[in-house]
Amino acid sequence: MKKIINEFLNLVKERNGDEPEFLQAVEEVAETVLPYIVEHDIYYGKNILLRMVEPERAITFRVCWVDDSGEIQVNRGYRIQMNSAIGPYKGGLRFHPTVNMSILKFLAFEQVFKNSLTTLPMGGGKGGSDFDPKGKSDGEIMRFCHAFMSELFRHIGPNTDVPAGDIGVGAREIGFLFGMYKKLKNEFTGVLTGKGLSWGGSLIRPEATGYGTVYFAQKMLETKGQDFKGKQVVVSGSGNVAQFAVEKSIQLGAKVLTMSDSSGYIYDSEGINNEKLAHIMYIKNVKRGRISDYLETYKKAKFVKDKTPWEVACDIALPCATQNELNESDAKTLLNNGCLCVAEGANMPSTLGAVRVFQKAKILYAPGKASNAGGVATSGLEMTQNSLRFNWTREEVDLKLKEIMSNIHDSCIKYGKNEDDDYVDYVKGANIAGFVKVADAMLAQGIV
Ligand code: NDP
Ligand code: 2IT
Repeated sequence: MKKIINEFLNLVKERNGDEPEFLQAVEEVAETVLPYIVEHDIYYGKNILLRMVEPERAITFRVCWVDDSGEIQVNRGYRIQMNSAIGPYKGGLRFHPTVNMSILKFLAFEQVFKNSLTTLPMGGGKGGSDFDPKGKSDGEIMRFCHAFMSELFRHIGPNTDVPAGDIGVGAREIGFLFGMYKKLKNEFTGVLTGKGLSWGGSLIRPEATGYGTVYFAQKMLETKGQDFKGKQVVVSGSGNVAQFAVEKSIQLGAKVLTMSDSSGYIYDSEGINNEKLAHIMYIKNVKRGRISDYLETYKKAKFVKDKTPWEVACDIALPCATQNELNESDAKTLLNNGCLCVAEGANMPSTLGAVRVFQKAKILYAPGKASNAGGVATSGLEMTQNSLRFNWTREEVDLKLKEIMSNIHDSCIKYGKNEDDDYVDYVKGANIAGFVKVADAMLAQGIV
């Protein structure tokens, strides 16, 4: 089996050698999915995974805009349309200076499996730009978003490809992007998700990724007769996903000790409560400041510069910032400090080395494509509401989100549980469950 996996990975490497993040995501999937393919005649010998690692379409485009000082800026825009076997391409847009083909292809590839797991009819895609929103005025953000959409609009549509937010793209950016799409197409459709409530958005969409991650962690803890009550939780990030993962953890009675951004982490030994979280939301969403600003108000807290929070002892770790933010040595530190559950709010935050440490120790570990699927699932619910021209209540959407997270957990158990010792390998479970639905659709549709 090892030989088959290596031959496959070498082939993918030959074609995509300069894309380390993409190769990392493919390796994690190939290790669990190829053995499954070999054992199942309907998939074997059809190059099905090889077809899945090749984007159906990868678009790059120029984005020119004028900054506040009158200077002309040039950025690069992308949309990777990875797989449309089970529905229109669906996935976020990321605006961050590190954005490139490798990052977006890894995200688009993960998205295919994640969207399949949600049980909703959505294919996988991802896009974005190397544009850096930090320090830009609202006017500059608007001009950039308008310029970006003035090209992207020809490639997307409510039945073709439905983008949403990701790092650097939140409610403000979705508004500007939607405005330009509507103007160019002269159509009011659900072409983007994460929209404002008064113009087609869904209740709970802002909360959904963070809440869903905690709902998934709750399900995992339940299998061990445990819950969030009284647990110490360490969270990374302080953006959309982190904020609502913290909110739900607090609601469930946990003590949240940390949050972070790219400059370091804050540690509050008394716990981040609702009032403190509201202040963090103000710092990050309104003032657009840094997490270290927390100390101006909460003086007893500590700021640890340029470090990730995994050195803080905890029961539950929720990585909610970015890819490869938790390495093998961090994973060992978490284990040594007694961590029993890791649920990823971010996409691929754990390196392959870290994943192997968690798997070997057989702790509760959920990969992002399972645990953070609540965001895109609720985007799917937003698409449904747009088609129905009807809105569900907060309680209705939250209930559906909980059900979806519970179903994803069941799928992981179905395909990931060891017969001999009952250990659930959520990586294996999520990869195979996600694969089966997409592969079946691809086989049914023939070689296209
Ligand atoms: P936001 O832009 O709202 O927040 C991102 C957070 O991560 C910020 O705190 C940011 O700090 C930090 N961060 C970003 N890049 C780095 C980096 N290179 N090193 C350290 N910290 C970094 O994004 P989201 O909260 O939406 O996204 C967070 C993660 O969750 C991403 O991996 C995203 O792909 C994933 N995700 C998001 C979903 C969504 O619905 N939004 C759905 C599913 C997954 P700083 O401000 O300093 O940049
Ligand atoms: O990674 C993700 O799942 C997202 N950024 C959300 C995608 C979406 O379409 O809501």
